[in-house]
Amino acid sequence: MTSGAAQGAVIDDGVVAIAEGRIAWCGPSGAIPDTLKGWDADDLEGRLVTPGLIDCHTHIVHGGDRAREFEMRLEGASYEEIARAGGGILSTVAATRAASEDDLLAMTLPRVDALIGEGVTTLEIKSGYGLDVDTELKMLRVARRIGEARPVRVRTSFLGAHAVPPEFAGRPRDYLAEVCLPALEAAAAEGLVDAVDGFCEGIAFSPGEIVMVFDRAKALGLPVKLHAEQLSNLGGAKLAAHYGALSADHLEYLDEEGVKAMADARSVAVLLPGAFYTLRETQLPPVGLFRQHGVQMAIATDCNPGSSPLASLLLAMNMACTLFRITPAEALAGTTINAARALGLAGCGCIAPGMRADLAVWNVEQPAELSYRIGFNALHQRIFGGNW
Ligand code: DI6
Ligand code: FE
Repeated sequence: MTSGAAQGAVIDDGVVAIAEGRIAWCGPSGAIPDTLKGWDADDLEGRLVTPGLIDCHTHIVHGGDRAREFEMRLEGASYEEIARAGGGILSTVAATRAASEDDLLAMTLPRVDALIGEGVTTLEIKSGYGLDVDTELKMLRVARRIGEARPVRVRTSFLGAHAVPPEFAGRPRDYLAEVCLPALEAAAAEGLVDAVDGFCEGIAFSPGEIVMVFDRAKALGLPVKLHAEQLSNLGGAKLAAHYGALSADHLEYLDEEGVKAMADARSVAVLLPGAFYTLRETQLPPVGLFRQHGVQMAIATDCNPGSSPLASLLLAMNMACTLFRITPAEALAGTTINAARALGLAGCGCIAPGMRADLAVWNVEQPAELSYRIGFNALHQRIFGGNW
């Protein structure tokens, strides 16, 4: 996957040499350097080895569930109507505020384990269901604890600008100034923030409001990313590109101008087919324009209780192929090398000397099988930091 090109190179009868948690060498078995001869070796019996998968966009830390809203949508209500009526993100905010830090961790681990069980070795986790200082910090502390409780690397994104909480209804700027920005400062001071995210949408924050958050991120030296153009086109991706965003995410309503801005900024397009599927959207993300302008695409679960209650990255890959017409090779690049880029990580997501030895070993013969099957987990084992 080193080139990031759609076609990763498959090496038949390959060898991956690992020392001290990193990849020391990889290549065909016929070309093993003399220095590696005599090392302990495991025979993987013809299995496929890929980089460990990276889920680069999740809201996996959250309290409660929204099964009732699922029923309401089946009875005809829309996602936006439910949100405007005080359900949606705000109902998860209430449940997340009510949960203790330990309870939140316990509720989240089964979802994390489902991802790990499918070969995930790096996981992004957002805050954004607290919307008060204490709960935003609580969510991010839980995210960090997940990286201690399980063999998975966690990257956090501060998403205080996810929704306007009820106590600030109709006063988004006051919420940002009085709660969101102080929470960001406090979280950053505690080392809890790897990137800063926002939700730019009619039911959330305008581009002008997102600027307040991005300016503070910039002052703190933190990279930004943005939920943009999910339900409408407000120019969010273009704004994010202006700030050199690592990624813009969702993007169904993005136009060519926005695609070009992302290309210039080298922002990754993170596609989230689980939300598209769950909300029965019909507007497809501009995949052809991403290819044409050389914007790299990543695929993630968006694991969240409302619009994407999905804890399977393999299913997200399948959905990206079937719903968005992504190729299986693009889907694999989208959950490895390009997902790493979307998180600003240079040390993982491909199999090359010096990279972390985070690998997934699969009971398949060809990479396309990972995206092709539905509801079938072909993982044999993971290697995390050089350890089975
Ligand atoms: N877009 C999403 O898909 C999630 N957040 C966001 O900004 C949905 C969050 C939710 O509905 O709880
Ligand atoms: Fe999201």
